[in-house]
Amino acid sequence: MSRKNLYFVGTAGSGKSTLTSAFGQWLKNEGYDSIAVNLDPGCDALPYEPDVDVRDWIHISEIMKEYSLGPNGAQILAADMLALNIGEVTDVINSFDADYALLDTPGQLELFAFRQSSRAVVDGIGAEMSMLAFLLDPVLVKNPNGLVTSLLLSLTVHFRVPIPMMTVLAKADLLSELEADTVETWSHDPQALWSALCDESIDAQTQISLEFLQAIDNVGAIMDFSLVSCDTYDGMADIYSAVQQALEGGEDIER
Ligand SMILES: Nc1nc2c(ncn2[C@@H]2O[C@H](COP(=O)(O)OP(=O)(O)OP(=O)(O)O)[C@@H](O)[C@H]2O)c(=O)[nH]1
Ligand SMILES: [Mg+2]
Repeated sequence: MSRKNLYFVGTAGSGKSTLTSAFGQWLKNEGYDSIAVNLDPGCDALPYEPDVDVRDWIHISEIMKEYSLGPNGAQILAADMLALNIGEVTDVINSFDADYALLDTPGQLELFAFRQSSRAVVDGIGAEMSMLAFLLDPVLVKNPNGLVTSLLLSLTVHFRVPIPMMTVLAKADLLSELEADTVETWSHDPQALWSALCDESIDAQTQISLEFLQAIDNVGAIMDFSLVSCDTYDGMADIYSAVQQALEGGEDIER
């Protein structure tokens, strides 16, 4: 049985590291083995003990000093250095016998979305049994314009890294019951999202959101997403099911 690689991707602070930790704990409670892989060379503290840590190879503060770069330039160079070192990182990942590798990506989403190095990393670790979990931020998606632009961003990432992708609304416990119900309805009913946009004042931003939503619909993108919380563990089983569905055709792992 081969290991599944699940990449947590999302805008800064969307909850990637916390979900890496919580989903690993959920898997453990269910009797599955996972390893946590930190792919963010710039992070200070993590809410989990990484089994594989890119900072063992690459450290942002050292790159800044050595190449006289600012933090963003150093992140770009670090992403390229990670791609160059991916063989060694993969060897260490492969030395573990785990059902899942949970990979925590840097907060600078554009590094993962737009740079060729992320493709090299995913291919190096093994694209075949890999999947993206794109985290939506509840603060952004509780209004219809914010949801449309966040979905567009998730599609952009998927376009750049063409492996199966699920979308999850992280930190769902921060939404009120009404907000959670509303967002959940939008997630499986594009028409309801369309109507909610039309209920906004039809200014230039809403007009563009309507066009974007039409475009998302036209490319046949799946807009459905699960609401997940690391506080209550709601939605963790949905993440597991989505991975099994995409990578194993719905088969459960034999425990
Ligand atoms: N209430 C609540 N807070 C959460 C949840 N998940 C994460 N947080 C909080 O959100 C903040 C950001 O979480 P992180 O996991 O560091 O987010 P990140 O995407 O890894 O952040 P960067 O790596 O800096 O981009 C922290 O204060 C977390 O405690 C959740 O499910 N519920
Ligand atoms: Mg993080």
